[in-house]
Amino acid sequence: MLRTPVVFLTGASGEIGHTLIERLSEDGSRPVITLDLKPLDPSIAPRVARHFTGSILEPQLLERILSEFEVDQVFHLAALLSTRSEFTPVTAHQVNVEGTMAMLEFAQKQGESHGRPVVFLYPSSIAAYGMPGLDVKAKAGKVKEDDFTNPTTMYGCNKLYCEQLGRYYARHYKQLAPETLSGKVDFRSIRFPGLISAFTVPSGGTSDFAPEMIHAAAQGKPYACFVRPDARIPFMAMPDAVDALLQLAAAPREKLTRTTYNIGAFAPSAAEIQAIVEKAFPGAEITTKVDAKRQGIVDSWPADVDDSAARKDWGLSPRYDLDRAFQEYLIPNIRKAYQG
Ligand code: AKB
Repeated sequence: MLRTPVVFLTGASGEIGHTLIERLSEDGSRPVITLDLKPLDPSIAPRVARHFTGSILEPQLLERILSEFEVDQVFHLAALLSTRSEFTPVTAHQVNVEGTMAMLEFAQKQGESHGRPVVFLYPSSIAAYGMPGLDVKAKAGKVKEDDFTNPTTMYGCNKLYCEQLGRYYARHYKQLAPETLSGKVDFRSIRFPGLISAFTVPSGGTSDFAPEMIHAAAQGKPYACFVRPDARIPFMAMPDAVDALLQLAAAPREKLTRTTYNIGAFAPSAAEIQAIVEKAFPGAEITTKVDAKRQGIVDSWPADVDDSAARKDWGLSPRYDLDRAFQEYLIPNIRKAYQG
């Protein structure tokens, strides 16, 4: 029986999955199959060839997918985000690390069975960094991929380790075996900044204060921001994040000098975000109620990232700076969404 070549997304019901499915189905070059603990939202379900409701930690389910489909590309999006992971570190390790390990093995087996490298896209995060203090954070400016990689969160540790696991599968897998087995997984990872979507609100993250503030204001709900006005981390509008994943997936392998790349678009403080939101939604009721512990996590993330390697190697070029993200993407789409 012939297996159908497909793109496979895990964590498909999450924030990135939503937009990525739309883009992959518009492109139409390969059918999309998806996996998530939850069924797909009815608005996107018709766009996928097959959805599996289940966990990346169920070996039989992955075996079944392996037997039915010829997977050429994996977007492994399933993860527990930073705030949630601090409450349940063991579960975070299971999902974020053991789940990723299961997916890397899955991709390795796929690559061995159809003989082509499986392009494996892995969203890492600015949480992989750990700035030692606010003074260093302020002085460091745009942080490079190999600096300050001492994360303070479980999620950050998980992401950093999985970047290394991916690099191992791509370059050194079973290096003592007589035949060369590495290279079957073509691992490519992006360290995402905080992401802001006009259509979905994230849950369980620590960069959530920005999207929460915007979506609350658009709905006329009061919002108490959990970080100080001067808190600063990089952000990106969701369409640019998905474009970046697709661009990196399509990049010629020989152009890639690294397996993990920073990307960024704008790096406003919470006060700057609040000012734009108040201008866009004049009735917005935004206050500040600092959660010292979540603030500590945001303080440990860099104020901005150096994404010159991504720009040089695979042409990263985000469309939305802070102003355009609000004026052309967030405000018009969010207004429409909440007007019903
Ligand atoms: C989180 O806040 O956990 C995520 C991230 C920055 O990776 N949005």
